[in-house]
Amino acid sequence: MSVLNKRWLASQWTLLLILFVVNWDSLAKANPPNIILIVADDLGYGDLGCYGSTVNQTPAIDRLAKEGVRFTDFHSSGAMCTPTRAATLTGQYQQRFGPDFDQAISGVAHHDSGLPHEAITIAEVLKTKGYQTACFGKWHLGYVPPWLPPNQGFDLFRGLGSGDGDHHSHIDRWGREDWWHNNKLEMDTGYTAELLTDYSIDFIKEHRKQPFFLYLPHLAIHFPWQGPNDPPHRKEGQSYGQDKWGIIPEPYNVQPHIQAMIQSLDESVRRILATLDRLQLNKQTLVIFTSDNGGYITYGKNFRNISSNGPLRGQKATLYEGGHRVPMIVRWTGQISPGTSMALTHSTDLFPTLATIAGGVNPSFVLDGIDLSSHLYNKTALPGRTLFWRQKNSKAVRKNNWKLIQNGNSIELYDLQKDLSEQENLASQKPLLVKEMTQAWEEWNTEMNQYAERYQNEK
Ligand SMILES: [Ca+2]
Repeated sequence: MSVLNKRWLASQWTLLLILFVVNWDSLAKANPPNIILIVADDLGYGDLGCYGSTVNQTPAIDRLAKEGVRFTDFHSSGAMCTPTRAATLTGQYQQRFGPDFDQAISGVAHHDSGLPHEAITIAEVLKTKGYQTACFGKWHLGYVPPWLPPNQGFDLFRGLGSGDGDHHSHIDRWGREDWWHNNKLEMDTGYTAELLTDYSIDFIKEHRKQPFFLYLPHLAIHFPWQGPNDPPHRKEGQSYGQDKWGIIPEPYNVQPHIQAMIQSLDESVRRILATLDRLQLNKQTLVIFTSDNGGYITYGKNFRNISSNGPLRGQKATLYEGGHRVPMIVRWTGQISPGTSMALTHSTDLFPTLATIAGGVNPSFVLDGIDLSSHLYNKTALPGRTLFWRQKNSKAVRKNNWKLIQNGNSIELYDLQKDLSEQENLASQKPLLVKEMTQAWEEWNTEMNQYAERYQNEK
């Protein structure tokens, strides 16, 4: 081989080496981020400083909003706990899993059931991308094994299976111990929000050198309404079905308890952000904060002055905006510019968004959500869409600025652009639009019921 050829060969090797190094570098930059998904429980649209609250101080969540994107038109898939959790984790309308998921699953009727094991959760997808996964918090997609998070893609689970354990004694509504470590009952001592934050920080520290997915569904601010300094209420072996709210000396003013719980949420976010600061993980970590449904303003005959849904009508368990328009914040330092998004977005969008950010997924099942990643990176406009809700005898449809609600035989239509508080019913003025939106809901409902048959047949 001539010297010239050897030089040529050497230059080619150098070039290959450079290409290799460059490629390696770009791969390193494209490493999927850690993902922290914090879901507050029953937190209303008006409960946070960054969403207009003047009664609650939420500096840590406000910081997240300032450094991230704050969504103003984000909707939970249900107006109650279980429905939204099913949709958030699967990217599918909860109605695809059957009518049981229209509302909260009960610790009696649904004690030995839960989210179908065939459902693919975002945790299962992220595991295939090399993520370590943990769920610390309220599951409410099954009460006991094999319906707990370890069978839905989570390497580690600590927290409660039910929808409302005592925040101090960790006893559920039926007087049962309800604090789990994976598939075993393992009672712990401490206030729920603080325990969940402790577990979360340990998990972040332990897995800081590999991608992790931390799902932190807080129990706060769900009843029993107990702040860290309120007393424990429930004892094992007693039923609290008729007395599930905790000890509320002034039922006409639940606010002080709610305020303390919101502070516990904010403190949790503060400690998690401080951990990311200290470990220098901000640029490698995507943080999401949202709520599973709107807040209660009143409850039952007595309880008043609970949460705030800001200017919105309705509350938890209703299909007015106050039931399902909720806070949503996304922060990824250095990758997503801070700002406000008024895009119409939905719980089911989180699955495709996170799957894309983690390196893509080609699911073998239908996803109802849309991938928000381009919208987050480049402020790309989202395609027009129609969203649907179903709960007992209520249905709702959202298309562009129009919202149709049907409670029993009563039909209401609102122009949310002019009438965010849903005060002026325009149904009689827009019969064609009412017909079109009602028909769209019927078609959607048929599709959901047909899809759900696969699970009914397998029971
Ligand atoms: Ca809830």
